[in-house]
Amino acid sequence: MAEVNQEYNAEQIQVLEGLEAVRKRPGMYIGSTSARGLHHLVYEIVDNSVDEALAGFCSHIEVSINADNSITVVDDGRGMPVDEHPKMHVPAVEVIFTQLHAGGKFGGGAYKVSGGLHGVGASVVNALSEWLEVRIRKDGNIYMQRYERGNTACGLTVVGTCKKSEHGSTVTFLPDSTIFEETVFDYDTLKTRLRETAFLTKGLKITLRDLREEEPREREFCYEGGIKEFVTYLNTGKEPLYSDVIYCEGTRDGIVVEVALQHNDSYTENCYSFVNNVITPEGGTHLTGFKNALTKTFNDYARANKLLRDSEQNLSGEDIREGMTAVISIKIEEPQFEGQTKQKLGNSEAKTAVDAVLSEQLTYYLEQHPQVAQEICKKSILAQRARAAARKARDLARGRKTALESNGLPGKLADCSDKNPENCEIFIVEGDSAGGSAKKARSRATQAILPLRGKILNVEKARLDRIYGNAEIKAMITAFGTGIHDDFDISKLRYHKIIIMTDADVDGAHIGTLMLTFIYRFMPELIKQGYVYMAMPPLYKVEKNKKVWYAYSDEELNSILMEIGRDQGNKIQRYKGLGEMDAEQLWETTMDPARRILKRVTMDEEDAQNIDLTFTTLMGDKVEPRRDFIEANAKYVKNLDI
Ligand code: 1YM
Repeated sequence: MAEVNQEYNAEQIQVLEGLEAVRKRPGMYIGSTSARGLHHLVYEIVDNSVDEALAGFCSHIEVSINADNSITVVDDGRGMPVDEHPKMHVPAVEVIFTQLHAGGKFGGGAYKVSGGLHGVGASVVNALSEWLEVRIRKDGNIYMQRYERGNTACGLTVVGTCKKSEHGSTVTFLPDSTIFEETVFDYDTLKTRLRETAFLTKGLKITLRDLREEEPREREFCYEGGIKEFVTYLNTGKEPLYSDVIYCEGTRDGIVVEVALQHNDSYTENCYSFVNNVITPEGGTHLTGFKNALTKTFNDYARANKLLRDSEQNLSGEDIREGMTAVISIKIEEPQFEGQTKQKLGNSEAKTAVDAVLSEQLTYYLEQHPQVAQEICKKSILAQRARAAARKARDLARGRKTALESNGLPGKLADCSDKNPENCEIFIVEGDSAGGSAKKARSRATQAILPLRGKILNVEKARLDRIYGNAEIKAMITAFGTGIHDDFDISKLRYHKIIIMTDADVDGAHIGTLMLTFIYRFMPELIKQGYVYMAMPPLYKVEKNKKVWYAYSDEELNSILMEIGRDQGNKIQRYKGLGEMDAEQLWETTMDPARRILKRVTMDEEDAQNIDLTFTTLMGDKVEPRRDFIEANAKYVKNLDI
């Protein structure tokens, strides 16, 4: 069994101290010990295989969730190095798994994927695993080493032979259940991330398997078109403006630049940027370079081809990006991340590289494809006019203050008296009648009520000028106080809880989704910073012997009935809408901070693509994808009356 080589003791002690730090403060190395951190373990191991693919040695990666919830990652790369490390005097693979930050490439030359926040390597995964086994196929041998909670359990051993031509690495690990709050892997989370990785690494095949169920699930991702296919995927359910996906690639100063883009007939911009395969939700220099090149190239084209007259203003970047889906992916050897969350690329040479590659190739593309060029210019010019009209409408709306709206707030808003946003909440209520009850029920000091009439405008299908012109949306914008888009200023937010309160039925769910769509598209910060909530009105009222219970789900109704006994004396009322409750009931069940249930709306920025697809699918024009989506997600919405 454990064959411990005495000679290495001194180094091993040092090594253990290193990994002990990871076990003491796991959050510092993988962000958190929640589900997110748990899944990061898989990405760390997969990233090493992806590095091997980027270096040109690996074409297939297999990821399996095993029956015991351990993970196995297999690649067909060169196999991790097994020769003795010159300084540590242990096999190199042991250094990789036991030395913190043993990231330095022995051979050198490739781009480390580990550019993101948590790119900390295999040793961290090892430290946070109950056990980890690595197998290496190389030079006709199969080598194996096992670790337990980061400690070497046995030296590297040859456990078998393989064909001389075979090569690759296999890592299996079981996350330490004493460290992670969540230890069950989610197939869909891994699926989304591995699909993204496959899109970003042209031609790499990635297989995902779930072996926990009796009938194993399996998916394979391989995209010869790389990010070009990524854009097509992101545009699922949208109507493209032209059939081609524009694709540019090139290398400047050692920085590999790839850009793919396509416009659709919507009005929202959908750009994703990546550095060394890691998403950069806050953008950075590569995104700036992309925007600069795009704006300049289209303006030059529009002027040269007389689509814009000399007297007309330049198209703005926003005009050109309206309805555009784009993926920008760069590979850079020493990425520098800055900003509060260290997610924003800072290397200035990345800006120059993206700008240069895109300007040159996009100019050429537009010359070769005049029809596509004209379509985009036409759409951008329409966007420019709509933006000018919107500005006028907005300025007018700002300037107009009637007697009823002396402070500029919407007439329908029943504002609260406290002026400290931290104490204040606003209920956005569907319908005037429910709005009336809510106004009576509320606690005037801290609760404001804004009733909206009927369904609000679907912002997925409308351009800015119409959106600004819509009374319900205008009312929300002015009530919140933050402004939208370029004007958005979170410090002006007037309420720290924005609570959407709708009926607990299909219509209510739809109206709730319309409101969320608006907030997500126009003020995503409100969701990111956790200011948006859904109120949860009860589904049932149970009365017995003049005592009253409220149930917020079918399960809760059952348990109440179990407790009080199912008999004739029970009166069960199914609430169809907020309007059926009087003010007192509404206060008791849904508005009273001491008794109500609120659900905070959250978004995972790494999952922005899925969120975008969800809104497009639910709110866009196409019926088919919507039906598929609702069927696929039926389990999550079973409490709604669909
Ligand atoms: C299932 C996980 O880690 N594959 C993998 C890792 C490495 C290599 C090949 C590799 C790299 C190099 C030379 C090189 C790693 N090597 C290192 C280090 N799969 C998995 N496959 N030979 C093999 O970069 O020069 C770290 S990872 F540090 F040794 F170079």
